[in-house]
Amino acid sequence: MSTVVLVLGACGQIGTELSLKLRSIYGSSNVIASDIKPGSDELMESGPFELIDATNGEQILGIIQKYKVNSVYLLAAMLSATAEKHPQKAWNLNMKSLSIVLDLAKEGRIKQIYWPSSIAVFGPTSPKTNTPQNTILEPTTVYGISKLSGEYWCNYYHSNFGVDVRSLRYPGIVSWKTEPGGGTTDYAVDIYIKAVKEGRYTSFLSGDTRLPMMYMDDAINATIQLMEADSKALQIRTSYNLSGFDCTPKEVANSIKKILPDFTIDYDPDFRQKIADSWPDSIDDQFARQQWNWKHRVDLGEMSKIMISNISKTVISL
Ligand code: AKB
Repeated sequence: MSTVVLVLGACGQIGTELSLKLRSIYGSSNVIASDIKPGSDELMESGPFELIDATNGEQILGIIQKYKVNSVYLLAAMLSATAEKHPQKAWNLNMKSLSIVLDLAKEGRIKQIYWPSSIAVFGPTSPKTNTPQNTILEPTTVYGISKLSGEYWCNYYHSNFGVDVRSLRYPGIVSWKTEPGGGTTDYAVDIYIKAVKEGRYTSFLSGDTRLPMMYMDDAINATIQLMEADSKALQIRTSYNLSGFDCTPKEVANSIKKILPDFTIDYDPDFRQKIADSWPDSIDDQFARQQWNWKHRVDLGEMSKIMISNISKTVISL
C-alpha cells in the first residue's frame, strides 16, 4: 500500500518544508497540503492543496476519503506567545485537532499520525540543563499545558487502542523559507532576517537567555526518520526529547558578526522573556539517539552561514 499523506497546517514554518520534503519522498500527488489559507508559491505549485480548518472533523474526513489518505501530519497549532494572548482559542485549536485525528485513527480510517510536542512541556521546576526525557513536567504556559496534555492523549490512544501516533518535543526551529509566527524562539529567525536587511536587531529576549535550537533540515529529517522507524523500536509514545544545539541571543549575534562584521544587537525583553525563562537551557535526547538513531548535523556556526546566504539571495531577488 502506498503512503498517502495529509498535512494539516501545511503553510506554516515547519509545514511548508515538511510538505515539500514528503512530496520528494512519496510523490507530489501523494502528499495533500492543507491549511486555512494558501501558502507560498513553491508549496502551492508543488502538489495538491485543500482548504481545511483543523478543528472541523467532517472536512478532515472528507479529504481523507477523497484522496485515500493513510497518514496524517498534524502541524496546525497556536504557539507559545500567541497562546498566552488567546488561551481558550489556543486550547481549542491545539486539543480539538488532535482529538479529531486520534479518533480517526481509532476508527481505522488512517494508519499513522505525526503530532509535534515541544520543549514547552517543561517548566520552571524541571532541571534546566540537559533536561531528561522523564522528569518533572509542570508547564506554566497555555501552550505547554496543551502539549503536555496532548502527549498523554497520544500515549493513551496508543496503549488502549493501538493507534500508531508518533511525536517529537521540538526545540526552537530556525529556517529561512517561511517565517514562524507566535513563538518565543522566533527571535532566532528574526535576528537573521534583520541582520541581512537592516544590519541591526533588537532582541525581545535578554542576551544570555539560553534555549535549545535546531536548524530546519535537522527537524524535518528527525520527523521523517521517526515516522519511518520500526514501530517495535519506539518505546516512547508520549513524545521524544529532541536536541540540536543550544545558544543565547548574544551567541547568535556573535556568530552573525563573523559573517557580517557591522551587525549590531540590543536587547529589550518583553512578555516572552518569562516564557523563555520557564524552559530548559538544553535537552538530553539520548532515547531518540538510541532507539531510532537520531543524530543532528547542523550547529550554530553552520546554521548562520546557511541562513545568511539564503536570506541574502531572497533579498537580492526582491
Ligand atoms: C515556541 O516558541 O512557541 C515554539 C516551541 C519551542 O514550541 N517554537
